[in-house]
This record gives sequence, C-alpha cells and structure tokens, in this order.
Amino acid sequence: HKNLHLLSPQQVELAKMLVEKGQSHLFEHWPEPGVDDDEKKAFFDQVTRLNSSYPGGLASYIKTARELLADSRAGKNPFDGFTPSVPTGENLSYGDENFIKFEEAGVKEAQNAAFVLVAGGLGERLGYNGIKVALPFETITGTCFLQCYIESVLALQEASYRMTQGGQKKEVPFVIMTSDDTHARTVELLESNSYFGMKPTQVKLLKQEKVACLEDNDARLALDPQNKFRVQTKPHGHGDVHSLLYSSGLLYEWHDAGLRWVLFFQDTNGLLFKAIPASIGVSATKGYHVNSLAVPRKAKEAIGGITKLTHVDGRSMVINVEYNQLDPLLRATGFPDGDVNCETGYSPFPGNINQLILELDPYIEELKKTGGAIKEFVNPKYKDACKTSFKSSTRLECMMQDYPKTLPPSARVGFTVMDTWLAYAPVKNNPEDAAKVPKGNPYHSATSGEMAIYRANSLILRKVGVQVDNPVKEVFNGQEVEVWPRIVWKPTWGLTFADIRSKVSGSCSITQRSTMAIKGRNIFVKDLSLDGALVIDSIDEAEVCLENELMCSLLYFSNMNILTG
Ligand code: UGB
Repeated sequence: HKNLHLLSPQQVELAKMLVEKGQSHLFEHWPEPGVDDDEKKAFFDQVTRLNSSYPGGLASYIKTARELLADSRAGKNPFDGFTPSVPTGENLSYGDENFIKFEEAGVKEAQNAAFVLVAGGLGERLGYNGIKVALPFETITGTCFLQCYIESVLALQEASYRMTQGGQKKEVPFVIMTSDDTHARTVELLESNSYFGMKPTQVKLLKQEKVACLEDNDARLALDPQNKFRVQTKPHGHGDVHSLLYSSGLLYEWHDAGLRWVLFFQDTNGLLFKAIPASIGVSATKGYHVNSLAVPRKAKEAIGGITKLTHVDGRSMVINVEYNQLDPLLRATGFPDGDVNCETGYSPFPGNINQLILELDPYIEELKKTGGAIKEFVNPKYKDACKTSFKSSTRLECMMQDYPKTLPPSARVGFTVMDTWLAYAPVKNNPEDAAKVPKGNPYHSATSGEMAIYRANSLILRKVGVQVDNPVKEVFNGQEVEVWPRIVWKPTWGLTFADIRSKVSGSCSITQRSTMAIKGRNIFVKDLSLDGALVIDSIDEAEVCLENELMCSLLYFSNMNILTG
C-alpha cells in the first residue's frame, strides 16, 4: 500500500487483482518508499506487458494455470474418453503422375499464399547460442536457412506468376515470428544481407512475448532468481503465432488482397520447399481447411504422431499427439506395447513435421471466436511423488499444431505424407545427443541435416535420369551417415520436378566424389559426365548449356552472361 503512489491508476487495478489472486508474495519484500523506486516501477511495467500480451490478461493466465496444474497433479489424462486410431490422408510419391499434378496445382496457387516462419525458439537441444536460421543448411555454398527460405519463396512467387501467364504480379507476404531471444539477431541478419533479395516491405516480423513462470500448484508467479523486482518468464511456445497474426491485423489485410492460404513452417528444415508446391496443390484440390505435412515416423522419434482421436460421445478429430504423449496414450487404450514400429518398420502414425497449410477464410472465422488462443498445457517437473513442489518453475505452453483442437467437426482437416528424404531434415540435436540416438532412428543434427540435402538432390537427379553414384558411409561427429555427391542448386533453378526435368537431358553421370553447385536459373545440363567439382554461377538472364565431359579437380564459372556456351 505504501508504494501505490508510484503506479498509474491502471497499474493500481492490476496490483489489486494480483493480491486478490493470491500473488501478494510478489511485493512482500518491497522496501519502504524511496528505496528502489525505479525497480518497483520497472516491475510494474513488466507486469503490465505480461498482462496485455496474454489473451484475457494475467487473471486468465492464473486461472488456467491453476486448473491445468490441478489436472497434472491428479494425473488426469488429457485424452480421457478418446481412442486413437490411424487416420487416412494423401500419400505422395515424388515424381509420379499424381505428384506432378499436385505440384502444378500448387505452383499456380502459390501466389495466393502467405508464408509464416516460426523462429522464436533458441533451440536448447542444439546447444548453439546464435539464431538457428543463421546456420548454413549446407556447407558447399554456405547458404543459411533464412536465405534458403526467402529465395524459395521468391522462386515460387516467380514461378506462380509465370504459370498464370500475365496476371497481376503479386508479392507473397513473408512473416517471421521472433522472440526476445531471436528478434534483434534476426533483424540484423536480414539487414546485413539486404533481405536476401526480398523487398523489405514484403517481410514482417512479429515478436512473441514470454509468459510468467509458476512456482507452485497454486500458480503463484515466480520471481526472477537474478532480480527480485522482476517476474521470471519463459517462452510460451510456437502456438503464439496464431494470436499474433490475428492481433496484428495481417489476416484481414491478406483477405482483402485476395489471398487464400497461410503456410506455417519451422526454422531448420532445409528440404522443406521441395515438399511445399505439391502440398499446396493437395490443399487446393481437396479443399482442406487444415493440411499438416507428415513423413513416415520411426517409433519414439521426437516428432508428434498424426492421430485420429474418437471420443466415446462420437466426436472425432485428426490431430497431432506430441511425441511424449503418444506412448502413454497408446498403452492406456489397448495397445500394450505403446509407441512401436509395425511391420513396415515405421510407426503406423505418420510423423508431424509441423508444416501447416491453413485456408485463410475459415482460419479467420475461427480466430474471430478464439482470438487465436490455443489450448495450453503444463509440464511441471515434480520434486516428490506427492507432487507438492517443483524442481524448477514451470509455465503454460502452447503448440501451433493444436490449432484444430477447437474446430467444429465439419472442418476439413487432412494431412499429406511425403517421403522423408524429400521433405524433412531438421537440425535440432547437438552432436553428443545425436550420437546416442538408437541405431536406425534419425539423428536430426547439423550433420544429418546437411547430408540429407545432398541425398535429396542426388535422388531427384536420379529420378530425372542422371546416373548418380551410390553414397559411401562415413562417420562424422560420432554419427554414421551416407555421403552422396555434394549436389546443390538455387531454388530458381529447380523448384519442382517438372522444372528440373526440363533442365537435364541426354546421358548424364556424376561420381560419388563430385561436388556440383548450380547458381543460376537458366543452366541446362546435357550429356554431362562429372568427376570433380563444378560451380556454375550465372545471372538469371543468361542461358548456359553444359554439354561436355568434365573430369576436373575444380571448374568455376562465375557471372556468366553469355547466351549459349
Ligand atoms: N518456436 C517458437 O517460435 N517459439 C517458441 O516459443 C518455441 C519454438 P522446436 P518442438 O520438427 O518435427 C515441434 O523446439 O517444439 C519455434 C513439434 O511440436 O524445434 O520440440 C522454433 O523456433 C513436433 O510435433 O520443436 O517440436 C522452431 O522453429 C514436431 O513436429 C519451432 O517453433 C517437431 O517440431 C519448433 O520448435 C518437428
């Protein structure tokens, strides 16, 4: 009470609410007026931010936290009444007729899409201090993830425009969700690289706020151990992206600009855009309100399983069940072995790779009701068996793939399964942990992520008729990986199967020890026999035709602006 004069009238109300909600411990240690007054004001500035950035404010946060903590303590099963089963979705096989048809439909639709990258996480599992999107996704050209994403979006935009022959040229929006951990470094990466060729106005950054930590089952907010005039905060999870998009007004802007799709994707999957055109095609052709991209999943792999959940009351939904919940859910519902592989060598539940395609209008309709709030969960680590205290503070979390949980049964929720080699190579684990991954399960490390790029490009070239040598096995950072020829190309060269097929002809071969980097749009490869390193760097307007046998240690063409060669 003695310190109330330091606060604005709104902050006084906020203080009263906190006391009523059992949070008086936050001020108990406050000294007399005149001592640490600036710190006290700063404390309330922080609490005001925490209050305004959470849908429903801190009162709502505390209420939900109490309910979820009580459920957790009672060991309540979040899937009570639901039985899991394997859902059916669209299964695509790279390069077949169906795939080509979906890719074509997807490229046409791409100019009606907005792309949203969630990049607020620091990636504790990776043990890297920088932002993950600044890491190279392969080391032949050293291109970082963010550059790869931006160039892919630009290439898709251009291809879509060309395919629809002369309609209005649209700039597809590119949004990045950042957090306090990643914001400044993401801005710096963009600015110091001229936005990797994208117009700065095309890129929007939305920063997510952290949420208050909870110190006990009564949802008392935790003070920061480093500063008793601050509430301790932690990330709320990638689910924040929905409320941020809604509150930013961007969804309405996109609706007014005639857009139809919103694509969400994660920070370190260098294969991602090989799967995007066909998946947009599936959404457009099947009329999916929600389309989740998936790959075959190895049992116990740290990716969620796409599952059909049917309730005893008849309701059912197709939803991601997170990797730590799938095993207990299966064991509790008549699958005594839990999360295990079936006869195919994979889990029967497709693995969620957290790339979502939402149809814009139904998305807006849903968010009008929810404001973008996503069903949350809490995951406290208890000190003792009676679950009375925590080892360290916890907080509420939410995941972007839980969006369909509030949808009505009439919503068209589907998924698209792609080959893993084509669609998914995340960089999440540090080398030590990756080396401990059970044999046969993916490492999800920087090493495996990079090798997956060369493998995918080699396999794609094989599909268009190039004779690419088999890989050799090597061990790097304690991980045994397949090393294919180091083949990379710019997205403008080959975004779709049809693109790549049109640029490769004759009888081509590439040996395992070779490296090839294609950095230009109109480079045609004909009767190429490569045993060495070949780097071709040409401006987009130039047309380059490689026709000769190349047996070289290093051949480097740069800035070619000839018409044929
Ligand atoms: N992220 C944010 O933007 N903000 C946050 O607060 C947290 C994260 P992780 P996770 O790839 O296959 C997900 O940590 O959460 C961003 C799915 O839940 O890499 O363990 C962060 O920057 C899981 O179902 O992954 O697992 C990153 O871009 C499965 O699909 C993204 O969110 C798994 O990813 C994911 O964060 C997967």
